[in-house]
Amino acid sequence: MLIVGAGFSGMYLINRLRELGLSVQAIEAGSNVGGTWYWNRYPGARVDTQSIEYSYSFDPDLEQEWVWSERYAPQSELLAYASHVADRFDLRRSIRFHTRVTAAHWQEAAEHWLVTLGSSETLTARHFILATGCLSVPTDVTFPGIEDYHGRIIRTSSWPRDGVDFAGQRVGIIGTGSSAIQSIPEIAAQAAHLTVFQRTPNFSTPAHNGPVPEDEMARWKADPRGYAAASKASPYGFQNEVREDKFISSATPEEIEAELERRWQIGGFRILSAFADQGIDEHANKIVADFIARKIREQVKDPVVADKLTPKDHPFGTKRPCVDTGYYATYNRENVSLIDLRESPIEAFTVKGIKTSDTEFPFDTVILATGFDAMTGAIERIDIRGRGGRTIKEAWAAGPVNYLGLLVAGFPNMFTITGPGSPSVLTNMLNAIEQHVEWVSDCIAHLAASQAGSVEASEQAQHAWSLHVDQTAAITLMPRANSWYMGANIPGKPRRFMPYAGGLNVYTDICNTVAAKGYEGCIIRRGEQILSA
Ligand code: NA7
Repeated sequence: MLIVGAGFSGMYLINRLRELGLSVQAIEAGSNVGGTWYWNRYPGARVDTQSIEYSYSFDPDLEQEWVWSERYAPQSELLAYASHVADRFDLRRSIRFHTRVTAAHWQEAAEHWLVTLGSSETLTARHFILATGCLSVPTDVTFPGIEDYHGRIIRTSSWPRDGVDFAGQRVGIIGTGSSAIQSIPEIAAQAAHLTVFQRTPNFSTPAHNGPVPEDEMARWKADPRGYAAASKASPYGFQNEVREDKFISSATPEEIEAELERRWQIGGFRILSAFADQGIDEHANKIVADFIARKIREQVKDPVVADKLTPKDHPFGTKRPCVDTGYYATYNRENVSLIDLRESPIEAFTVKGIKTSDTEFPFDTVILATGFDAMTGAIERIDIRGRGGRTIKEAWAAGPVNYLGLLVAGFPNMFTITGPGSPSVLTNMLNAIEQHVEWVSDCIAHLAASQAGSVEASEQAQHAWSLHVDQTAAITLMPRANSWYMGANIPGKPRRFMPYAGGLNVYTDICNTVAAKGYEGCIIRRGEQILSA
């Protein structure tokens, strides 16, 4: 088994596949486990799902021995948790660090993958599992003159390991997605001046972070297994009071206000699932968006700045909403300014800083919080060739297609964890990871038990699943935004809503049914003999 990546997916895969008695080798570019939480060390980086739910649940002892200090754990604690899990399950002996996978070619006759590493060394593996993360390759956004700039440029996604001291510095940050929204309050508190360059404002709700609330902790302690099961059985993969029976269209303005306010006070993503129609009906969505706009105005003293910070071009929830700690109030500081790039676009970097259409700004440091080539980026950067030498880029030229988000037709014994076609990015990532890893390892165990050589998606099953992904998204307002979900943040990337929007619970049921029916929709072969199709 060859696993690419030793983040939370790769780590659980190692453990689970070793338990099956299989020989496992993981390849990791970084020097430690943790994936996202290894690379994204910018100040303020923290998980947006409550930590007691964003934890592995496969081992009851692990669950008991790890105690989260905050409701939303910071990056350092998440990385410590990953390291703890790696030590506890002795995972590191199966991981080769500081190494990249550059190519993987399916060998028809031998029924295995020939995998090339950055060092040009090759390995063979029966199964090739991409645990490469959904947001692990930064966009290669650049600006004219950037190479002439004499100051320091830092990406939030590859933050220096020993941190950055912004004291006394003039800092610029480009982008207002989640990474920027988390880091801006922290950087503003240190820097002499912070200038934020915003192209599109985002919706952000307060984390109300702190210790895990006592009632929540008590509920978890009383029945941790039941708590984890309830999270996994929900559409989001975390408990978010999903109301499928409450509609804005049939509620009074007072009821709507009270419910949105209650959820705002709880914080995090709670407001996302207040009403069943807010994600599918434009008018209902606008009512929630207007509520948040009002909250932005309440937090930002300058009405012009508040207006600039208010999203106007996409419905709430159609771009990944952010969860913040003091983001909007940061704009009340004397040392923070907001530049609206729609009014004054960046023309170029200069030796000293950034020049927009009307001003030149000198900076000691510029931070690029400009996002990722999401979901397909890390997969397509590997030279993957399936049957007949067909590359994954060719197979996905019109946008990613696959079966259950896990298997691609023509790419036998290749699995993607949290890839396109999976609900992962719309849900609690850890629960999606556990579901994927368990399904994939059960499938591999099934192949071993039936002495099969390969499994792959049938073209028909892949087509049906991809259609289902498209149709499910089309019911929602999701495709209306120029989001990374749509591939819209990368010039030339095909536009297709990549995640499965049907919910983790529905998705899990579908995957379980497929497995129970002997991996329906998959072609299972031994050599040229088809065992099931
Ligand atoms: P995001 O959410 O993709 O945000 C990237 C931000 O960078 C966004 O505001 C972009 O504006 C902006 N951007 C990108 N390119 C440019 C250029 N060329 N000029 C100006 N602004 C630009 O990435 P994050 O790292 O913040 O968050 C990624 C995910 O991590 C997040 O969704 C959570 O799942 C956790 P745009 O909106 O494209 O106008």
